[in-house]
Amino acid sequence: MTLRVGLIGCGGMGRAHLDRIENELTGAKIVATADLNFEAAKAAAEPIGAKPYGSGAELIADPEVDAVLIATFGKVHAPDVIGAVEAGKYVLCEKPLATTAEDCIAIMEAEQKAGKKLVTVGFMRRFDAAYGELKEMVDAGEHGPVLMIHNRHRNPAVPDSYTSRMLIDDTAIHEFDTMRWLTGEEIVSVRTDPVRQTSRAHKNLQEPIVIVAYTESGARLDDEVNVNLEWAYSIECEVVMESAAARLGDQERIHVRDKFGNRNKMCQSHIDRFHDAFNKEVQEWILAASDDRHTGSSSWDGYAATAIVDAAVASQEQGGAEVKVELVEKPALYEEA
Ligand code: ISE
Repeated sequence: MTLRVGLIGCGGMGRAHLDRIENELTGAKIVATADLNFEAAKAAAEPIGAKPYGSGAELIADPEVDAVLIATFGKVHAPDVIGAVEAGKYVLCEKPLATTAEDCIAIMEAEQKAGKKLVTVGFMRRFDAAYGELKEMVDAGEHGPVLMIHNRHRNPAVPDSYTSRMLIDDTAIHEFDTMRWLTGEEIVSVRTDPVRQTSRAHKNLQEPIVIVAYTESGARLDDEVNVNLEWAYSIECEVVMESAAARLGDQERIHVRDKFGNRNKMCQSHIDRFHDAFNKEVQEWILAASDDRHTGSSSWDGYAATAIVDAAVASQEQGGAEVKVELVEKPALYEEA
């Protein structure tokens, strides 16, 4: 069977997903595209013979669309995610699931009414090979429990439209998810530590920051968010257990040794750094949706990450105070099988 996918959002991320589904993955085809900028939907649809729409709602209503991939801005995710769930269609929604906890709760309510998990949140790092190895090592428990995790989330540059809040809701949200996933625990409190500011950021952006969070059992997690580095897109993660510290192999694909030294090429964007993880994530979603099963992170994971964002933003606004993460009771649908 070929899964007929409708793509909502034809910007950079949407087009990268279209490209992988059409050219790299198997089992699916993009049959429709939608974008509020209809010309963008048409430009993406034409070369592949898909149907363009000017809104997500029209695409979701198309009976020829089996499943929906959402790659619009986070702020506009909720109505399309809920629309797709109400239509009984599997959804892969780019992060964040939604930008407010209320919207995430509304999505979980729609899913509970549908009676099954239909939503996968695009936390692609869960599909990265090296993160997968870290997770296996932690789960095996051979080195004892996680005591600390040190993360570094570094980007070469961000556009002028990128705000201080986005350090948290657009960038650090990935670590909020990976830290919950790696530890298997909820994060209960968070604070943002101010750092001497880089002169490389545009004038309204207060960065870098370091976020410090604690899990239910007291594991301490930190995340340096530093997005105007110039030299690379670089992600680091070190998990400290009782008898081992395991560090993510960042991007050692090829080493060059010459008169300038011993070095490896650095990625310049998440699309490049996590190319294989994105492919695996979307391929597994295609297989699962074709098979009427859920895969990857759930709406609960999307909700928990957004609740941590809310607490971290509150801390940022309060000059670094420690803020509790408030979660609603976990609905039975999201308990592990
Ligand atoms: C972007 O939206 C991403 O998701 C990237 O993974 C992250 O590194 C970047 O900071 C975000 O803007």
